Amino acid sequence: MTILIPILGDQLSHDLASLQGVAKGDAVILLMEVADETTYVRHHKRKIALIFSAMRHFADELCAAGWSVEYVALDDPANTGSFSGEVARAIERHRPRAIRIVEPGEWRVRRMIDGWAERFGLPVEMLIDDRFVCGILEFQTWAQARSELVMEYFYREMRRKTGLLMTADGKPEGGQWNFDKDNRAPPKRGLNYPEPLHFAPDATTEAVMALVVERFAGHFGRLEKFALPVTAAQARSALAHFVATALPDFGTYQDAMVTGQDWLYHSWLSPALNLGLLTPLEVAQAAADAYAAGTVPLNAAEGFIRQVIGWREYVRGYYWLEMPDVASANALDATRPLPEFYWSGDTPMLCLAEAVRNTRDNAYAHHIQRLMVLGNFAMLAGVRPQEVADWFLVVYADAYEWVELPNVIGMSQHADGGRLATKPYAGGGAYIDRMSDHCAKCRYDVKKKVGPDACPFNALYWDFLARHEARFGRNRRMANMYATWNRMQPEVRDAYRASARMFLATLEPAADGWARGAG
Ligand code: FAD
Ligand code: DLZ
Ligand code: SF4
Repeated sequence: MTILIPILGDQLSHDLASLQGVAKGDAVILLMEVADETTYVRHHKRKIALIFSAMRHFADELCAAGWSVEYVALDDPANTGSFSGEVARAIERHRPRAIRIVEPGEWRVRRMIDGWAERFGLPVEMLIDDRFVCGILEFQTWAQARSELVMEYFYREMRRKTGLLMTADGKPEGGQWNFDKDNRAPPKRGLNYPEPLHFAPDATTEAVMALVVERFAGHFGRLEKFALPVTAAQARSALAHFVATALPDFGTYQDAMVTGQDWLYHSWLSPALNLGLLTPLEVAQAAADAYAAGTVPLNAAEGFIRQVIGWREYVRGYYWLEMPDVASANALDATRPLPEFYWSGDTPMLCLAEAVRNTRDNAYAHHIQRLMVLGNFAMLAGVRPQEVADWFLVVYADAYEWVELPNVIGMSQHADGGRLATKPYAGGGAYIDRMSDHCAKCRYDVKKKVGPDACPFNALYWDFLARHEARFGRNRRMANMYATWNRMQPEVRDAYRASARMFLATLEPAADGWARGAG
């Protein structure tokens, strides 16, 4: 009797824990394309193509390495459409003595797997996902010892733990943990933005793209010009290319936005990282090595490593600490439906139109587009956080609930009441104007405060602060903004609020069925 090893679509790593310490002749590996996973939210076409292509390549590589692999394709007539259904069928075929699986990334799937031992009458060994730097229990122990979660302190622990950018005597490289003061410059004219490495689809990817066109035509997003890495070897080339061409300027222009420039100096590595084609440690190590070799400045290497072993690990720990309640959190009582333009991109607000275009074309938008444009607008407008979260889960090639939900509910919508971040990431038009070239080309005037031609972010920002004064008025980090608000003449404040009301009344709610629904 053999061991059954199901490998989920975001567990595509050759050194996955479930493959360790097992004789190849004693195991059957199961990979499953299932309808439930493609439609529990109606993922972007590009995301489905990416996951299926990477799964198929990974299965081929495992076979070539001598493993016995069963691959259930989506269009297999016997496909039951769910993980549990496919595991049940594999048990019928192989009569295994046990199931061995790495803990899944999502709460929903974990609950499903928790039921397998009883359902199938077999031992189920669930292994820790050791591709992360910080284990789930380790994060819980760290969090329990604190009254407040602060990412910066967690990040320092991760630096100590990994030794990345640490001196021999245990001090942070360069004498500081954080070089943010050197980062976040506005974009300058005349900068050259490096193109990320593009990977032309091979026959496997083309077959998957044809399947996606046939089965998921009604899903959001463009599939044309698919260029993402779908194997570990391609992902490593993409990493090396990023380190050589974009990382040196990553820190400085981390928060910049430029019309028509979809990646700037960002890595575009999150899809490969979240599938398991790269590990966070190898990605962070590559940046540290480039710093040690003198090809990348410290502010860039540190800024990048902080995202990977700081933020990425922190949000994952937060997810498992706060689930399931955080999924329905709505601390700011936001009730507005998601505006239609999040799907159509049809808005005269150029910053938003650009972010939606990038999202539709590439299943990508960089962090500041997600946080300070798309997320910020939804929070200021009072959109129901669960609709915002569904949108973010659908549209990005890197979106899995463990990483998407904390970023949406916690970081961008402040719907968790400040558990993840002590202050809401709210900003008016001036912030977007400083960090981008959008406003100069926009139909709205960023300098105007109220009225039909004024940048809507301006009135929405003050209206948001006014609506939530009871909650944020005593927040020390927001004291300056409330002091400014309270210094304004009552008629000025009224004009802001009326302008916000008039703008909000023009928002068209999204049609049902884009994020969830049949097919
Ligand atoms: P880079 O800017 O090159 O950063 C390097 C790496 O750092 C990323 O690849 C990513 O792995 C990691 N990273 C950076 N910031 C974060 C963060 N806040 N949380 C987790 N990892 C981070 N990231 C996802 O991977 N999946 C998501 O579904 C997702 N949803 C988001 C939703 C919102 C509202 C916001 C504000 C952020 C979200 N992020 C998400 C985080 C971040 O925006 C993306 O990781 C990043 O834009 C991916 O592009 P990149 O690889 O070019 O990143
Ligand atoms: C996102 C996704 C999609 C679209 N399809 C599949 C699939 O058919 N088979 C699979 O194994 N995984 C898929 N995934 C990723 C899973 O949703 C992910 O592995 C779980 O949510 C656990 O994080
Ligand atoms: Fe966005 Fe306002 Fe600037 Fe237009 S003026 S691009 S809406 S911030």
